[in-house]
Amino acid sequence: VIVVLIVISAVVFGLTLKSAFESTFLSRCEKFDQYDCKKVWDAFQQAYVNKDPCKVPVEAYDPLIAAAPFKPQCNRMMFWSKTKDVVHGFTEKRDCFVTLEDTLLGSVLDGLTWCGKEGSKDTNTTGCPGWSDCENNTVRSFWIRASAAFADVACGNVTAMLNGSINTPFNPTSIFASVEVPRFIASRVKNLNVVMVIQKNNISNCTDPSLKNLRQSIDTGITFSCKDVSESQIQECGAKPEIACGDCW
Ligand code: N1C
Repeated sequence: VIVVLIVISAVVFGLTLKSAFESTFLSRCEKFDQYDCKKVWDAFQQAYVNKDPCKVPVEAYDPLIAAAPFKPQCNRMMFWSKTKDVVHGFTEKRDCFVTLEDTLLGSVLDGLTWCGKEGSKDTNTTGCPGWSDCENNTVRSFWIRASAAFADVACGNVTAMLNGSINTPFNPTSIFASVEVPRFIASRVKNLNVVMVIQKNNISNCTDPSLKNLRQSIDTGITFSCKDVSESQIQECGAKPEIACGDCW
């Protein structure tokens, strides 16, 4: 009888325990003051729980964005495309720039996979559709919605790190090109400064034709600049706090 009771209570207790995913979400969230993480978690879950993971539109995350809005950080906002590791290697060490991953929502969900299922209230972390498996998938819709909200508050001098080791550093299918750049408006954003990350075997630089497309697609009134900067110079500035942010490149 005792064994049966122990098993039953273990099962009941187990069901009330938080999933590892929810624990990760809440512990990352709690590093930010001023937010009610339980409210943010509830707003997050309503976007995808009990839904087909391929039928989560971008707007499903509107209540989540409203629960944890982005604050404008003029002259410090950093965008990127295909340069995540270099960018975060730098921003981890220096506080010159703020990326989406430095905000509550970006940091809480960075690197995670999640989805729901019709007829279930669970959050799954396996068996979820991949980035390109279907258009309206749980994870992709989140990053599109969050990137749009982050770009909406961009102001002053905006920086973007693009990758000089790929054929098309400004790729029209990227979130940077399709979601963020169209939201930079001249009444808020003064300049867009591209830092082209140059590695030893780079195949493109600021003269790449795709950068012409970028220059042409930004709102008139926003000035544009592009600078080729070696990856090692970026890393060096990350390692040397005595170098002023404005002198990194
Ligand atoms: O498609 P991308 O690049 O151009 O998207 C990057 C762009 C950045 O400026 C960010 O503000 O969009 C935002 N963003 C993220 O912050 C982010 N963190 C993690 C977009 N995607 C993000 N991810 C994951 O990186 C996401 O799950 C997807 O797999 C990639 C997209 O990055 P990319 O193709 O290098």
